[in-house]
Amino acid sequence: MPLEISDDAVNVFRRDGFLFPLRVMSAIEAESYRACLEAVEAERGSLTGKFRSLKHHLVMTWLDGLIRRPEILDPVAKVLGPDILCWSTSLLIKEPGDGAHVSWHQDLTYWGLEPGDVVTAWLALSPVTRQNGCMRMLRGSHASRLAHADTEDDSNLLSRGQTITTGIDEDKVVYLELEPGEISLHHGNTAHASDPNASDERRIGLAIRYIATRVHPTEGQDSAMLVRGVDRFEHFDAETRPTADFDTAAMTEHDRVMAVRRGVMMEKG
Ligand SMILES: O=C(O)CCC(=O)C(=O)O
Repeated sequence: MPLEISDDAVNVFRRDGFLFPLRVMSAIEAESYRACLEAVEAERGSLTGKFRSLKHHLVMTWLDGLIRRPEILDPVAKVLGPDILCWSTSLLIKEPGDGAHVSWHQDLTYWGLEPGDVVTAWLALSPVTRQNGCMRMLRGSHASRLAHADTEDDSNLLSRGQTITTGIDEDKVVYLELEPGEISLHHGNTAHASDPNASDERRIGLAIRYIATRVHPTEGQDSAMLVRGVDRFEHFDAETRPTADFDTAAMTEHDRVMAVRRGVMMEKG
């Protein structure tokens, strides 16, 4: 069922730089997506970690379907307009006690995309709580760019450990707890972070990065997948949808796309 979000909710997004929680599917559907994911993990090993988690929608048909769900795209379209590309997906899984965390950062600082019509829909496939390391956001921080420095930290899920060096006002920090089947939306410039999983349950999230078709790479070549509307700009190479999970055609497309992306190397894993 499509999800209507009100103009007030859109205004909250524009004011704060994020919006949550939005229920986009039942807990039972979320459970079935989680079962798909865990079946793949059982067969192929971990799908997450610093450099392993990107663009699995190019190799798994159920993820290709998920990123096109109208319940997710409708609220995204309220913010980005009718013509939408999926630029990336990222599986963000924290195992109990694995120490994985995300330092304070603004996505757009490193993604090489302009203008900033970039929204992440972050879908919970497990309960996501303060205890297991939910995201936290700095309200209103999308209005300006904050200084970042690269850090060496293997447990940081960000590829470069990019970290905001100053300007986090704890009074403006909001914790985004979610139930399975709920999403949060955040603007590409909103400062956010998350702590390690201190519970005994997995924390499973899927970040879907959507951009308006008018967005372009600031340098070099990049690719993306049209998921709604029309791409009148063609700033990105078109990606091919998978027709079977992990078949040769899908794996070849993933390799092709990741080779291009690795050249830019600003994403997180
Ligand atoms: O999953 C997390 O804890 C952080 C995710 C994140 O940084 C993002 O989706 O942009």
